[in-house]
Amino acid sequence: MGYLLRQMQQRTGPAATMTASSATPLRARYRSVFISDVHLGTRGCRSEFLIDFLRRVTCEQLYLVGDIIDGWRMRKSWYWDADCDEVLRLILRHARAGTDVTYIPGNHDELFRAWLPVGLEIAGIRLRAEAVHVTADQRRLLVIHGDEFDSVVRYARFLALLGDWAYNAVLRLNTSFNAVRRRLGYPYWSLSAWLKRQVKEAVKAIDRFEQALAGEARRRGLDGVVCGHIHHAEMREVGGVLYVNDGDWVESCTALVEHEDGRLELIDWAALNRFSFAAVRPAAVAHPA
Ligand SMILES: [Mn+2]
Repeated sequence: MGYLLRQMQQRTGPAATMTASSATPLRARYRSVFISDVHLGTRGCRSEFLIDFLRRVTCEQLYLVGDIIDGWRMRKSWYWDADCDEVLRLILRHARAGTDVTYIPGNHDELFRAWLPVGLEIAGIRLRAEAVHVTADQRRLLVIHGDEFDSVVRYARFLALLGDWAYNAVLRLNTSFNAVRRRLGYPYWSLSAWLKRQVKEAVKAIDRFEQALAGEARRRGLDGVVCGHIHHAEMREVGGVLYVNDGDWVESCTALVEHEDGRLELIDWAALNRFSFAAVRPAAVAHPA
C-alpha cells in the first residue's frame, strides 16, 4: 500500500467507508458496478483478484471508469498474461449476458478517446467520454474518469507511487547525504521533513481534486459524481453533493456497487476475501522441451 494512502487513511480513519468484515457471498447481484484504474498491461495490475470479482458478481449496469487497459505504458513496457485476457473475456461475458457495459476511457487508455466522436460500440460495450447514472432512488451521478481535473493532482500521483520501501530508502540516504553536507560545512537539510511537506501538499491536492469533481457535478445540477484516477477509494459528501471514488485494482482492490434499492457501497475485495497482496505472481514456466 502506498505511503500516501496510509497518510490519507490516518486522516480519514482506516478505510471508513469500506466493507471488509462479514463473510463474502459466493455470488452477489447488484444493480450497478463501477470499477476503474485496473491498468491491465502493467505488472501492478491485480488481475487475479479482479477475475474473482468479475466471476462472482452480476449486475444490470457495469461502468468501466477509465484506465482499464494501460495503453499509455504500452509504448515502453508491456506486460500481458492469461489473467489479462481473462479479465477482458469476463467483461465481454457480462455484456453478452445482458449487462449494460459503458467504457469511459481515462488518460492511460486515452487511445480509445480517438473513437469517441464515432460513438463506437464493440461487442455490446458502449464507449463514452462520460455518463450520467441514475440510481434506483433517482439520484443523478456524473460518471467520469477525472484526469480532466489533473492539474491539481500532480504531486499526488508521484507520491502514490512512492512505497514504504522507497520512503525508507530515501530516509537512509538522507543520513549519509547529511554526513557529506556536514563535512563540507553545509547546514543539515531534512529530506524527511521535505517529504512530509510534499505529502501534505498531496493531501491538499487530493482535497482540491475532490472539490473540483464535486463542483463539476454541482454546476451541472447533478446529485454527485463517480470517478477514479487518483487510486483512492472514497465516498463522502463534498460541498452538498456526493463524491465517490471507486478506487483501483493496483494499490487496492476496490469497486463501487449499487444495491437494488439505490444504496451505494464501496467494496474492498481483497480485504473482504482476505487476499494477501504478498502473494507472489507465479513465474512464467517455459515449455518443457
Ligand atoms: Mn487515470
